[in-house]
Amino acid sequence: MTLTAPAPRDVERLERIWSDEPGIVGFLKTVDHKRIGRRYLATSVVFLLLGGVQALMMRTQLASPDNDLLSPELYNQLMTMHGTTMIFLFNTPIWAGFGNYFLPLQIGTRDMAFPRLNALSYWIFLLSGIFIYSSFFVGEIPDGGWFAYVPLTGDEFSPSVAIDFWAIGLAFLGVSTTVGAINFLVTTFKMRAPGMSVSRIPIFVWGIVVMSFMILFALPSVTLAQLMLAIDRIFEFTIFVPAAGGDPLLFQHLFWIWGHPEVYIVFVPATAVVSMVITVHARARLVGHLLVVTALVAIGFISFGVWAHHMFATGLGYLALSFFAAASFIVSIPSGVQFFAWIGTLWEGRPRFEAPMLWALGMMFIFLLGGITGVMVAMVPFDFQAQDSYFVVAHFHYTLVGGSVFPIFAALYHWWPKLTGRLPAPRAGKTAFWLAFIGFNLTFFPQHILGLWGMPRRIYTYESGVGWDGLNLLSSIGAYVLATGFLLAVVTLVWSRYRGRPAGPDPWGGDSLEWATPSPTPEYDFEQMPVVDSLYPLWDAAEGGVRGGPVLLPPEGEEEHYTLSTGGVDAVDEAVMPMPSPTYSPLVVAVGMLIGAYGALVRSPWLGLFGVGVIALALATWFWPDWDDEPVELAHADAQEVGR
Ligand code: HEM
Ligand SMILES: [Cu+2]
Repeated sequence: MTLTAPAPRDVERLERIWSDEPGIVGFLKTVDHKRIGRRYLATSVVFLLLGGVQALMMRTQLASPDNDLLSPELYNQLMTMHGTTMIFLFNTPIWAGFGNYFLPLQIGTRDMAFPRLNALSYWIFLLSGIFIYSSFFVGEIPDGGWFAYVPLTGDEFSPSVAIDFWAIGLAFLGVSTTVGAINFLVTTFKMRAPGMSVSRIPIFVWGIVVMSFMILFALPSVTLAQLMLAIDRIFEFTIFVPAAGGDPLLFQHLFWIWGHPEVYIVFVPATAVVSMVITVHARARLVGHLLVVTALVAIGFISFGVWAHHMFATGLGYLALSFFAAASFIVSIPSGVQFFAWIGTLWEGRPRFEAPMLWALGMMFIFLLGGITGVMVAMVPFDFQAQDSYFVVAHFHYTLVGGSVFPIFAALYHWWPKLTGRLPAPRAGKTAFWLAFIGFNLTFFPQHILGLWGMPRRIYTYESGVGWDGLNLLSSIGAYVLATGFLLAVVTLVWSRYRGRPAGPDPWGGDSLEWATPSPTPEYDFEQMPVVDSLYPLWDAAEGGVRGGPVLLPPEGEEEHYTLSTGGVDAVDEAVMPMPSPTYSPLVVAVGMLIGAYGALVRSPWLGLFGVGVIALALATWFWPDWDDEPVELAHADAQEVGR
């Protein structure tokens, strides 16, 4: 790195200004994107483990025919909570975790654009998760499947509060996801290091940007579905009740207008991670970078035109069937482009097969199979056969686990040194990968065959003698192997957080700016604001790919967090921004929302109003003006000094 070290006194001041208060106070008030990012990661992994336990219980029940370990009711509840947890509480938020920690670092800034909003996103995520899981304590666990189709979930057939936990809890969580997406976009558009023009944005940042756009356009649809379901149930409306002129299919449309893009919302950042990991660990520039970025953007668009392939069997017209089938075929093209870029990069480079690379290669294998079965079920006549069979269960686990969960482990292993300052245990990392890889295929490959042999999804047991026994047993054994792999990965990662070898700032020889900071990253991220002149700043450091800009400290005696705001496609520096200070307000807003959610659950307007009151008070303190916090426009001379 060519960043010249600033005066020790300046570094001391940076440290003092950017550190949180010690102890629980700092913990609750923090707006540090790295702390929030780590929290997101930890909380999501806990949800992964919960969803995993539910999956193992289901697989244990299905291991043998006529098993009565789980009652049909409990099976439905576990199945619903497994799907809901994995999609909403693990797979989506964990990308916000990686984005939070690493997006500001990769674009060379010191925080997210709206640090307090960022804290709010996390607290809402945590509290809405607790809200949904509190259904276990009252024994009214959601049981309508993860997509909660009406009329099954309307108050006629689901009179208890179980479905309210699902509908209200997820609408509540939606606020967090939306707010987080806006934060990522503004941060990327307004806070990139000077000189980081659009063509120099790292691939992972592109992944988060496309993901965020997709969230903004897709999520309102499902939030609407959830709120309309809640309104039907709480206020006895009839939006989805056909006898009163309502339309149950509307729910399916609204759900899947989000639901299919959602598959890509968790997949796009995952492919970006694979591009990044292959680049760094093959030690070669990403072949076709521009095409890969184009592919990500294309996926973002096309995925909005495929939702009705989840509804082929609902009696759509022929024109609609053809359109959605065609769009579903087309969406596989950009994924193919990425595959060839990865193969090309591996070919050009000198690959090193450490754990992150293994998980990335595992993704390529598993997702390829998921993509192939995806094209199969996109064919309408085939889908009519496979609809609601285990073929579908196999297909979507291949895409979700292959397309997103394996890359998540690649990212955890790749960034663990940066997150903790320690190297992940190398041998355990590889063993965990092989267990997960073999276990995964053992679990889910046989399910394709079971599906083709007619085994329907969502059944709690089956009779002996129809030929399903052997493959189900195999699948259940595989599930235990797979779970052992994931668990070994998590346990040894945590172990190496305390006992691993010290990593140093850049153990893999990375190309992007996060590797220019010490590990773990200090509170202020960068001693000097980096100025960038390359897509691979650290690899081109000798040719001026990156250099040290200003230290950016507030005037003597003041304590504000200063960062740089830049603009335009070329990231020209515009102003020095004082950022908001740590505060309890986001936490209190989230608690107010939790109270409101319980108010809706128990149908108590007073509790609801109390929640609104708490939110109003917290917002007032949040936005109480601090007149010093005006952005400082850079004089032209300063701008020259900051450079481009
Ligand atoms: C740890 C490995 C996993 C195992 C053993 C597993 C197993 C299962 C089982 C047994 C079902 C119920 C199938 C049925 O009765 O129709 C299921 C459903 C489902 N799984 Fe998984 N799963 C795993 C991981 C995941 C992951 C990582 C995700 C998402 C990222 C996921 C998403 C889903 C969804 C969305 C459903 C549908 C639930 C529904 O039908 O309402 N699973 N899984
Ligand atoms: Cu789909």
